[in-house]
Amino acid sequence: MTSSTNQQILLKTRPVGEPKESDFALVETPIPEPGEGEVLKRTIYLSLDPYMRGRMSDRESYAAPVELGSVMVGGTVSQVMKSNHPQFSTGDFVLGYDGWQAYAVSKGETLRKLDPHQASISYALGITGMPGMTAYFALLDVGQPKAGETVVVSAASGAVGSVVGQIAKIKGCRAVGVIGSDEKCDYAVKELGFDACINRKTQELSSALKDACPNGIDVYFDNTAGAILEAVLQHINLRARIPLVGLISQYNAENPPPGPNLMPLLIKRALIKGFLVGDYQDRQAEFLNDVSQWLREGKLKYKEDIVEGLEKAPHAFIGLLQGKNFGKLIVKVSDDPTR
Ligand code: NAP
Ligand code: FER
Repeated sequence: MTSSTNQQILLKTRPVGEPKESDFALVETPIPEPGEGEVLKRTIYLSLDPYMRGRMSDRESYAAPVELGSVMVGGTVSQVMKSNHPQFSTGDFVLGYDGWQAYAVSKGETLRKLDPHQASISYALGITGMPGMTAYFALLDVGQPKAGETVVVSAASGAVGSVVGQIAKIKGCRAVGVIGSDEKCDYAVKELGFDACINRKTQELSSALKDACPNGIDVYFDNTAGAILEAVLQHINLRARIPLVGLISQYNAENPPPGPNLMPLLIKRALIKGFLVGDYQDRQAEFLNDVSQWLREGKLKYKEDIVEGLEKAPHAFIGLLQGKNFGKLIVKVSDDPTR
């Protein structure tokens, strides 16, 4: 399947909402010649991944957009046709990032050689590549699943989600998938070994999650955000962990959905964690020691808004919720002999 010209797919216009075929242009160009230290490759497999929707948009993100008129980016598995690099020979299979095109040259240093006897070479775009690594680290490092816990994952039969559910099982957890069809659910349960699966298109999410997770949810591996996250939060357990990995439910949206947009959390790897002060009772001495000293040293300033008379309490409280207080609101109910 060799040809005398290269075929490339360029981003022609930035999609509005769902991408359309007319947003792309197929062009024929000469097959490039490899320079010093470079390798010419024939693309065998091109990976298509949700993140590419972000590259089609010029909204600010964690990565620069594809320029209009440029080849769409993407991971590729290719065969070396000509090599000017000592570590690669004609016929070698390599993992690269050549994008949506049939031939490409690149520096040898950017390529990973693949052994076709070890696994299908296409796996390097999935389970042994970027999506598999995402599943592995986001689940184990951020999700910290413990045996006996319940792990829920969205887009559960996909490149990332299918690996998440299976690793959750390896770690002794209950694995519950949320997916968009009965056929995919069947696959997740019967082939991948998930304990339960919810069809997000036909089932009421919150009650289905309640049934599928009788002990609540300890880890939610979020590939989607949106309605699934909202429903999961209703069943979240004490000290649950939520790796926020993808927000595919909003990738085609022109404007962020109503409510807080979580995308900056993912981009900045920020942490949201619930807090209850009662958890720190046994560290009260540490707190009092530091704060009392900082007060004595004048390093901490403190302002009180003192309302006189118990009868003013309702009015003052109503004002608190309207921002009328200025400083810590307290009611002086009777004389303070110390001041
Ligand atoms: P995938 O799951 O193989 O394919 C995408 C799937 O998303 C679809 O098959 C569909 O599955 C689901 N989906 C599409 N629209 C949806 C919607 N509106 N609501 C809920 N689900 C929807 O893709 P993948 O490569 O494994 O990626 C999964 C997620 O991981 C994506 O959000 C991606 O951006 C993210 N990701 C993040 C990183 C990172 O470093 N943060 C790395 C890799 C991937 P169902 O209809 O069956 O649910
Ligand atoms: C995705 C695929 C990859 C994604 C993010 C990445 C948010 C990784 C980015 C990085 O490591 O820079 O779908 O979605």
